[in-house]
Amino acid sequence: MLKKTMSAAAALAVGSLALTACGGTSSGADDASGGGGDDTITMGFAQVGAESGWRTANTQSIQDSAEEAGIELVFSDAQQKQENQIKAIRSYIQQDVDVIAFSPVVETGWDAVLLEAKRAGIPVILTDRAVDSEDDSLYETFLGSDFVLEGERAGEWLVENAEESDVDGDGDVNVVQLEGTTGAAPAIDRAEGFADTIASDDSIEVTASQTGDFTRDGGKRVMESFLNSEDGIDVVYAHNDDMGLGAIEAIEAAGMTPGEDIKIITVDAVKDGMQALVDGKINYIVECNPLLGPQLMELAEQVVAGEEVEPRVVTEETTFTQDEAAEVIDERQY
Ligand code: GZL
Repeated sequence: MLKKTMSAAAALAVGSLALTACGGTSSGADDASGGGGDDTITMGFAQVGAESGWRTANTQSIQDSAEEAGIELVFSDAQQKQENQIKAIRSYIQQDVDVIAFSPVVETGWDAVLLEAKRAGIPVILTDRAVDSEDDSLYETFLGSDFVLEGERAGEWLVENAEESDVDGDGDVNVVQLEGTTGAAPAIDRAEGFADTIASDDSIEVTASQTGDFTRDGGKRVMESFLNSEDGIDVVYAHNDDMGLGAIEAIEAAGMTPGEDIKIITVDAVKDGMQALVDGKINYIVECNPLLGPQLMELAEQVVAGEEVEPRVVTEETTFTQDEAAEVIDERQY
């Protein structure tokens, strides 16, 4: 494992250790000399969980990219619990890894453990989700999407398609919102971007909003309750495909046709969501790219080498209508 306190001139190569975390996986084979090369970087990665198709694709990208880059990956799955991510980060500090990366399940409550990493001289990279800390010296960079923009893109489609989205023709477009995990950056920002954008059209209103925790079951459960409690639902805005797919199950169980009787807008563009878009059950998807692995490994190498990196790296992504999805679905990587 590369000595983490190295500076470019004072780097001391030490014997490489093959590290595996509790239940985690280690990637990167030892070299012919055994024990891995002296310059092998060890990364501790604390993942949110396995709550959605997006997360599965994100994990695969990180593990494949570490393998490709020859980086020893110590990986943990927090089952969407912040205390598990904090425990994993502390274990990486004890293991003396060269760099720590993680996707904070919620925005708050990270300063203490990030300060421990800083005092241990271990650089931290935020991926996917952000923290709301005042102290931006606690991490080297944040690699991930602009979630406010994603919410704005969802709102723009609805404003442009308000007339067709007024399904019951009463002059109002009543939206129910399936929120992501409470306190998570994508949930907070996607709601903000959407609300700010639809404010330009008085006929559009979010009449009910509740968290489905980014899961398919959560989306189905919340949609069932909305169908019982809300009159005249025209549109569902789901913060991810998985909750949108759960809403589709609830809408069909209620004897209605998703995509027609109730319009559906989601975020992510994972395979199952794109298939539902092609099938006409979803009306519009805003892409959120999970394939952060290659950029993460590049940033890790730069950070461990003591190079300056951009404090914010925004991932490129787009949007899909039903026709656009049909054109690209076969070539999608996730
Ligand atoms: C967004 C990511 C979100 C996805 C969900 O970058 O954090 O978490 O939109 C996932 O599918 O659960």
